Order: sequence, then structure tokens, then C-alpha cells
Amino acid sequence: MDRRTFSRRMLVGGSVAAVTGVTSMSLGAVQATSAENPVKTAPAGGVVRHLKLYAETLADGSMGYGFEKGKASVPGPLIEITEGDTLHIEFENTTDVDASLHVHGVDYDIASDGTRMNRSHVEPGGTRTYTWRTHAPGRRKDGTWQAGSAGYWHYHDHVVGTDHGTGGIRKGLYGPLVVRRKGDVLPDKTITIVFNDMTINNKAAHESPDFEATVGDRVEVVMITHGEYYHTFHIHGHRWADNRTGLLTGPDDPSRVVDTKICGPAESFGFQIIAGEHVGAGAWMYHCHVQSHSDMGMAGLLLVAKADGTVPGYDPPHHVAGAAETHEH
Ligand SMILES: [Cu+2]
Repeated sequence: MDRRTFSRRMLVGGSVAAVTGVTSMSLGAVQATSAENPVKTAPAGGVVRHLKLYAETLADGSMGYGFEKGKASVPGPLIEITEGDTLHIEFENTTDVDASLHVHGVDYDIASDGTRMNRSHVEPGGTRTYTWRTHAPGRRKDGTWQAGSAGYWHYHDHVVGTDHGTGGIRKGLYGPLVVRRKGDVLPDKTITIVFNDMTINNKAAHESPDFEATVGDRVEVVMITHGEYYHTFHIHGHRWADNRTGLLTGPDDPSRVVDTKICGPAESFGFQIIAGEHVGAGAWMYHCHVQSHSDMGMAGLLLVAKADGTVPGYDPPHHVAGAAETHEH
């Protein structure tokens, strides 16, 4: 994948699915990464990117971020960059209250903090450019090592409701940020799951978003928690490595392999799975595994279809209102 494609993909964002390079494979082909079907990897960073981001009030009173005016979503759009990149985000606040953009995990000056403490928020109708920088791992002058910026991070408002953005986050002003390292394996599609108080992506109990994939798709999950509670994210039939990428680097990689992970407020992690690998197509549940939370409706589905598009055994319940947005790569 060249840099131009990568950049365009980021700019189209989650609201417009760029259906390119998404292939369906039979289950038998999933485990073999052959020369004719190599994984795509992240390019080297070091480029300067520009992005426009809006904060908006949605028709139902919730609030969201979006790349285009009138197209805000909850969660906000996926922002993907590579270590070494710099991102200038021209942020416009179309709401009728002060709002901001605050980010986790990357480098920024205090002027891009997005808090009222240093007047880096934006009044209604106002615009401000926030700059995020990233770096690769490296050695400090004193010989010690510093981490790179790569990781599954997130951004959110920090001023709506309170000086901690409690009201903004509650109403939906949050979104995913993925910083890749050169050579990281790229997924076919990315889904974002946010446990926000007792909702998933601000959807009410028992109306959690369902996501679609085809057996063999390399599906990346970005998992974020917000609000007041600790949750345990669990997905049926699939496992991942509890490390930066969720992928093992080899058979002796000591990373613990898990299918459940605790995630407290403002924590985030991510991983990749091959949909249906070793287990096949089906309506695979994902949910919070705190029992009272799952009972109260914090559960949704990863609908893994066979190559012909069918999901065996799946009987759509009455409440299904179509699959949730995924970000196609
Ligand atoms: Cu929970």
C-alpha cells in the first residue's frame, strides 16, 4: 500500500466505506499467508497530514465528532497515523457549548492539550488547530530507551459539562486513534467498540451494535472504555495476544493469549483476529463479562458470514436495525 492510498483512506474515514482490498477467503485458506496473498504492512512515517474535524450536536441530543459537517458519529471517526507522522487537525466546534479535542498517547504541546486550564478549548462556532506528533522508539542520550508512539489510543472532549469533559464523553464526544509502527500488519477492516458507562457506543441496553465480517477477514478491534465503570471485554471464539498489536511475533513470544480483558475508564487496547479462524462462520457474541452488565444489555454480535454471505444459525432478533459501521481498509 503506498502512502497516497494510506492517506486517502484516513481522510475518507469511517463514514464512507472505501471497499478496496477486502477479500473473502475460504476457511481452509485462512491460516496460510502465501506469496500470492501477503499481508499488507504499514509504511514508514514522517509525513505531515492535515485533517478537518467537527464537533456536532446530533438530532437525538447526543454529540459526536466527524470529518465532514453534518456527518458526525458516535464513536467519532477512526484516525490512523504511523510513527513519525505529524497531524494538524483543524477542529471546528459547531455546538452551542465550549468543546475541545484532547488526545491520549501521542506528543503535543500544551497549546494542543484541549483543556480549559490552558485555554486550548474552542468556543461555540470557533475553530482551532490541534497538532499531534509521534515518534518511533529510540535511545535517549543517556542510553536508556524511550517508547514509540504506536498503540491503540483515543481522543475525546475535555470541557463539555465539566473541566474533565464528563458531559461531552457521556454524550458521545470520543473516538479511536491508531498509531502504527512501520511494518505493522494492516487489517482488512477496523471496528471500534466503546464501553461508555452501561452503553456500547452510546447505544442503549439490548441495542448494542452488531458488526459484519466474512470468514478470513483480518478484523481489527479497537476497544475503549469511558465513564464510571470497569468492564471486561470478551469475544466468543477468537483470541488475541495481550501486547501492543494483539499479534504474536513468533511461537516463543511470551505474550499471554487471552479472550477477555479488563478495561477501565479511558483505557484502550486493540488487536486483530482472523474472523472465524478455526471456528467458522456464525453470530459470535462480544460482551462485557461482568455478569450484571451483560444481563443489562452490554452485548452485541460479530456476524461472521460464509463466503456466500450467509451466517449459519443466525436468527435475527426483533431489535436488529442493521449492522454498525465498520472502517474498511
Ligand atoms: Cu461491564
